[in-house]
Amino acid sequence: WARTCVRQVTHTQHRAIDAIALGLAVCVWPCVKEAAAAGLVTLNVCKLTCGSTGMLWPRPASAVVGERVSLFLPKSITFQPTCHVAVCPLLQQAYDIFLDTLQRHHPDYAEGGAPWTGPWNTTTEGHGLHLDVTVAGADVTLTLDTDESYDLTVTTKHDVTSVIIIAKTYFGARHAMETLSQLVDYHETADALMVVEATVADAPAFPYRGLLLDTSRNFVSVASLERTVDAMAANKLNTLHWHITDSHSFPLVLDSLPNMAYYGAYSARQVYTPDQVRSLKKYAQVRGVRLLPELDAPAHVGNGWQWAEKEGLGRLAVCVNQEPWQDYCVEPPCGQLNLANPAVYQVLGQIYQELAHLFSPLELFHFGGDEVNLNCWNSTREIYAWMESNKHGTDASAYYGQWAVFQEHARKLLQEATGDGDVLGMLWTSHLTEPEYLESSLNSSQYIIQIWTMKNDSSIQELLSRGYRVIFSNYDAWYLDCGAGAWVGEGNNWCSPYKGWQTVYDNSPHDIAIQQTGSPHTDLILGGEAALWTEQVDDATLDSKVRICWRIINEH
Ligand code: CP6
Repeated sequence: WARTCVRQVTHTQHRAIDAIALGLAVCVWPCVKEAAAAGLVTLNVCKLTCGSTGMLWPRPASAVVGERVSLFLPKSITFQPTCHVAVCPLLQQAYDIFLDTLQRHHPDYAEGGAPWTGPWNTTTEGHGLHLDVTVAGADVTLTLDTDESYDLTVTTKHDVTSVIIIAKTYFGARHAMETLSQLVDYHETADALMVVEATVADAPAFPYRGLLLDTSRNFVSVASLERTVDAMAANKLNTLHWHITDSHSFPLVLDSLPNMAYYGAYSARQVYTPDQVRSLKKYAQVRGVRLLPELDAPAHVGNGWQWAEKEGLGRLAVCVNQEPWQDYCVEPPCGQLNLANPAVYQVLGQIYQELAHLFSPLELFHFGGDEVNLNCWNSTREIYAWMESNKHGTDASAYYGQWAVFQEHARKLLQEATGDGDVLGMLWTSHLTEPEYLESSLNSSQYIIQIWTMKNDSSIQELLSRGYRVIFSNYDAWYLDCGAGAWVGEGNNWCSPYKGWQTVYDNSPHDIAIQQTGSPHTDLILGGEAALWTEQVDDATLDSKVRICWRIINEH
């Protein structure tokens, strides 16, 4: 059934859901549907083999879904919010989105078309639904400490159904409305909506539930970004890790450095303007999603940085588009920041300044830091000479040392840009996060490490035992694309068209940690992030890769 399909294929990491949960997710609603078609408004004729949480997805921490459904009409809902002045406008928007989701159940619903206004089948006209939402806190910014829990009850007494939502923060309340929308469906004979009785007490298992989207290898339209945020919201995912730039393209228009996109975007249309970014940030906030920007450095740069040479700043990036690429990077086109040019820090600082404003308040920022190629630096005459004249040496450890210096410089620039000593940096696992360099170059209170290497990698245990907070994105478990399949080679068993969210859910971070260390490390594991790199994905294939299924809701 389409609606169940949506929940089934777009799951989230709200709970560490196992394969059994997938089975649970599919069964109650067909039962409701049959009962409704037969004109029955109670469900006790159905054999409920689905467990008490029924069709709710992601599976709540605890839920009892009852057997009685009651009918109501969208026009007869009353909404009573109790909230702080800062929270009320957000709550109103979440309610409007909720109403729109209900409208989509109606067969006549058309995207952007007329809302469902009747005429109703008056003989079975529904009764009222009171939606009472209480939010205690005033916070409207999602942080790693945000309480996203909620309590939701749906009860019916004397023709009046009341829904009571209680949450500590706005984010919990919007999750509750998301859950409520899953308890509602369209009743054909009555031409009304029906809601099933339920008591839900829910809280996420992980504070960080992410999806990475790369907009550099291929451009992704703002509409697609918004649609992806919609799908994340429906699944209670809370972090869109936006891998904005890479060596391929630099699609972000910066007011202070317009040349970056002028030189770096694929075309004048394939860009994100500052206004679009600010608007996307608000769009995501209302849907419980934080935008986490990544400006990958010092590797994975290239297009966009060429302007500096023409303006007398020297080369900011080296090895750009160099061939044979295998000698200078893991994936063409190559490019790495120029360690020998102090202007790199001037420009990087300017970019961070603008990012800090665009994404303000910036609690988390991703520095990238993956896949640095030493040969690129070592074979660039300017850098080699600089290493020698500064007496750094030119062996591998000398280059790793200078990379660590670069990273510390970048961290200070970010701190200056945000004016926040507590701003947290994220980094991909790399040579710098290995024991030899880890503790001397990265402070565990300043960085979160994102593990992208395989789930049996020893770095998992090495990072956890040293007290680093981590996020799991192991490529043999959490990658949704097969973008790198060509060079990983024949016979790899992780890159398959059949690999998707099921594999993600079969690989809970806590389970991986137990396998690697014998402990679930609940304090240090902030969560997981599925990754969609876009070497072989663009706007036309994005949804099938993310498996959003959002359109199925619209068409349903
Ligand atoms: N791009 C960047 C990539 C990858 C990474 N960083 C990547 C590496 C291996 C696989 C898939 C993607 N395409 N910037 C690694 C974090 Cl299998």
